[in-house]
Amino acid sequence: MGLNCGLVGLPSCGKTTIYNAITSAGARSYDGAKMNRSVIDVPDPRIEALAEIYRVSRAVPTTLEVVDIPGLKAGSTAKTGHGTKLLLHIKDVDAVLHVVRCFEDESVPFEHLTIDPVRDVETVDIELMVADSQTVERKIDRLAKRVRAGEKGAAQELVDCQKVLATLNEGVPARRQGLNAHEVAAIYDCHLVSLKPVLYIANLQTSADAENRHVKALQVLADVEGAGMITVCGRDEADISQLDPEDRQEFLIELGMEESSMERLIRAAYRILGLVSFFTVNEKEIHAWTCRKGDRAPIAAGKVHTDMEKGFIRMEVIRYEDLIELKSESAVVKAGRQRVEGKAYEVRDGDIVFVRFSPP
Ligand SMILES: Nc1nc2c(ncn2[C@@H]2O[C@H](COP(=O)(O)OP(=O)(O)OP(=O)(O)O)[C@@H](O)[C@H]2O)c(=O)[nH]1
Ligand SMILES: [Mg+2]
Repeated sequence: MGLNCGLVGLPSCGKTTIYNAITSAGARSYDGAKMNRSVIDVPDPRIEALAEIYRVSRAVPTTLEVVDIPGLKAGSTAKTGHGTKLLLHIKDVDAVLHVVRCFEDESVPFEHLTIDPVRDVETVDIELMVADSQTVERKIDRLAKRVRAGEKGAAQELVDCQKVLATLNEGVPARRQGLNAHEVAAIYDCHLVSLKPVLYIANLQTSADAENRHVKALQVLADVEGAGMITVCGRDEADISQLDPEDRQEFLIELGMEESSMERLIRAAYRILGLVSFFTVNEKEIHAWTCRKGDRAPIAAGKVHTDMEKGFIRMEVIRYEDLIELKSESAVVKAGRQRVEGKAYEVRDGDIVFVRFSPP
């Protein structure tokens, strides 16, 4: 299972345009309720190098799924319930890609007459928090019954949920509440949308706007909450994504970009989510996988196959750098650099792993 990111933002901020820039999907802008979805390969030069060393013909990259969620209107979550439906889609994503309009163009209608990233982020955050308040309130109702029934631990869980709710109602998204471990545990099953890690995407007209006051304001906001921000020239990059791959680089450089928005986005998403890539090899292929930094060996093994997680025995690990230096797995083993790790091992970026497990 790859990582799943959802493009979120006000109507007409450029989500579908950026979706096209990232995925080359060529989706049309429309105002329907359908979700655009694409799975993109995460580029990683290491897998080609590994395929050569292991002499396998197939190199399978790890993937990232991008979902284009229709725009959230101010007040829609509380009033019509339409926003509530959209928020269900946000509940499913691992990370929010919050698109913020930073381009001025009178020919493109917008919710407001002015461009104001801070106002727009607040508007969307309010929708997320309204939905979260409703979710936590429902949980509190259920918890109150469990407390009355004398269930052990329920009273503390109730206190934690009440605190989160009160702070949401003060206008602080869950991700900025500095929750401690048991507060996070108390609301875990609520899948709060305002708790999801956010990467802000400033949608610009041209790269010359990268220093404009709107982008600066968004950068300050992102820095304050410790989130990431990238800039994308939505319309131009969506056009470029439709060109032949050989021509794309040239046009990107003309735009003042070294990497495509897809590459910049993946890099930033990996950073904010603390993701790592590891590899498995068999006779036919080398495969890259994604897990979170700090994931223990059985959890990482579970990304490859659930049986590997359930029946996990041990993991044999080789480092990518050792393989590149010594040029073959047998040389790495001979040099005593292969390690055998147990259930407590935290998989690291660049590990090449072989999982020993007992099949069910
Ligand atoms: N000038 C300019 N227009 C843009 C840019 N990015 C998007 N647009 C235009 O803005 C309009 C809305 O873009 P969409 O990508 O459909 O916006 P959206 O956020 O998906 O809108 P909804 O799905 O309705 O919420 C379209 O006409 C785009 O061509 C940009 O960087 N510059
Ligand atoms: Mg759209």
